[in-house]
Amino acid sequence: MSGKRAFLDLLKQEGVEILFGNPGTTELPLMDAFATENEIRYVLGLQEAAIMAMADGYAQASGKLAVVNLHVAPGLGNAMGMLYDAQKASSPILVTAGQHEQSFTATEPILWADLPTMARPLVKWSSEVNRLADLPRLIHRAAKTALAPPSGPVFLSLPGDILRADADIDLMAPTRVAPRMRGDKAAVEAAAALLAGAQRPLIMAGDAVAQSRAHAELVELAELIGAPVYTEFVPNTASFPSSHPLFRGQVVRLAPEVRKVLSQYDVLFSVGADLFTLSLPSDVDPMPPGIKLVHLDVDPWELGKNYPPEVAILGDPKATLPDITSAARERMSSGARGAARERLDVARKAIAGEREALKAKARALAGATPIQPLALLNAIGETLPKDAVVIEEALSSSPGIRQLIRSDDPQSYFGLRGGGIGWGLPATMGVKLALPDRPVVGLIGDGSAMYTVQGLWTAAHYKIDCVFVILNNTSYRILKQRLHNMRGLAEQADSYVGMELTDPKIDFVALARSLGIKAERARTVHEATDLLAQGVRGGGALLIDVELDRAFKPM
Ligand SMILES: Cc1ncc(C[n+]2csc(CCOP(=O)(O)OP(=O)(O)O)c2C)c(N)n1
Ligand SMILES: [Mg+2]
Repeated sequence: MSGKRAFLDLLKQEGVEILFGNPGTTELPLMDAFATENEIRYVLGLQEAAIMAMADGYAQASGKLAVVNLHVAPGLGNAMGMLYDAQKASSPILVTAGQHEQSFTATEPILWADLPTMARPLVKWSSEVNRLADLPRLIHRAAKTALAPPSGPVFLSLPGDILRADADIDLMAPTRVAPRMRGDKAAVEAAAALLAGAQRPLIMAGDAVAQSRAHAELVELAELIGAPVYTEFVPNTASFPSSHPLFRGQVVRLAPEVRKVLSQYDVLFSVGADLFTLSLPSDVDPMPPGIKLVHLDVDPWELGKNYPPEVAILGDPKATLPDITSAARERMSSGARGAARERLDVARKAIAGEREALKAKARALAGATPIQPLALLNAIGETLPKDAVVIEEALSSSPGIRQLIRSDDPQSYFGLRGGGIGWGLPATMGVKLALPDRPVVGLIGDGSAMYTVQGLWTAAHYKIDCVFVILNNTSYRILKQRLHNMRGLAEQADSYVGMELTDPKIDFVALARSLGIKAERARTVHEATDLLAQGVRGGGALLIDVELDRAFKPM
């Protein structure tokens, strides 16, 4: 069997359906094999950043292994910003790249570099195939490693001579590490004791909850102990059903704000949440003294990474939460149960009140021109069908998004986890490929969209029917907001260098049409939601360029 044929057959054994790629000379043996391949689909992307984010969206939404094939050093280099995002999102991705023939690399041919070393800081495992006989073992190891908890990307370099060679090879077989690891019994008991005895508990839910599909298990615990549930600070997955009355949403990602919120509680239970990913340094420590931390995660690295917990449990949320809940239930006296019910009631009312106030504010802004982001999010929330999936790279337009747009199942929402922008537009396509029967909508800032806009051609070419809503404020508005808050020269001079996307304004409608996508402009909230309603009905991908207010100073 040839190496190129073996590579595709090995991927089939691993259940791979799609290979996202962009070819060059070193990938030609593989492209030759694709000429007669009719099970695995090759999806061409026109820039490697877009390809990597498509694969990320696909891997996150499907939970399956995504496979990427890149062109030597520059191809891998172009993909690395989005590989960073994939790593932060724990996406199971096998990243491969063609490499020059091994007999040739000593001369340092064009495009050559030490690929495994380049990729290594951003992946769980990085290697190169040096003998065709090792290809099966290494592909299976790569797939197993990417999918084993904590899941994440891996990298394999494929020299041309390996793909070109012929040999008798044993394809071996895939390994899957069973993911439902149940936390240590003594630690579970200790956690239950703390939660049962808490006067004011709070839960922080992270990606691990959605990834392990543990909504029902976490809801049961939250209701039992009467704890509000917050999400991580950076946009993440739907780690708790947003319509649930205990869903409190996101804390503002600033250390003093976090501390103010946490100070109201005595026990913090982090279920796979990152404690804490912040974007600005502060003299204030976000963790108040005295709060007791119970930490459950699938990744031992995250446990106690920044703050020492009273109890650290390595385990899968879906497998471990029921043990914690039943142990806590046994320990709660009738007095404790009564107090928990009271907390549940108080939290429910407070959260409902907050949400109603936010909706009222959004409704009051509905007729404003130019369009206000809050009004737009609310209208989108009222327009989208129940099974819609939202991909969010909305930056300064995002506040309130989880409250205003329903995200009730673990595959209903995917946010920009890693912070490297340019992710949202191609990730939207990857999610649609993974969930073809659900309407998929990307909410993407104008600045962010431009990093990977050539990805739109892929949506047109392969008829990936998703909707891209460009939140167009003709600026890097979030940077202007932050610079303004620094109260420095920019504020005094009212000059925000490098943050205005004007002169010329980017014509997203023309841009999208040139890449084969239907596109329209929306100047009012109504126009936007009319178009959105058409878009989610299918019939081709649609880009909606929404003209948002570019004001950035607090009103
Ligand atoms: C790859 C990458 N480059 C640059 C940045 C810095 N950055 C963060 S937000 C932002 C602007 C985002 O603009 P846009 O998408 O239009 O959203 P807005 O702030 O206007 O809401 C930039 C450039 C980044 N996070 N990632
Ligand atoms: Mg913008």
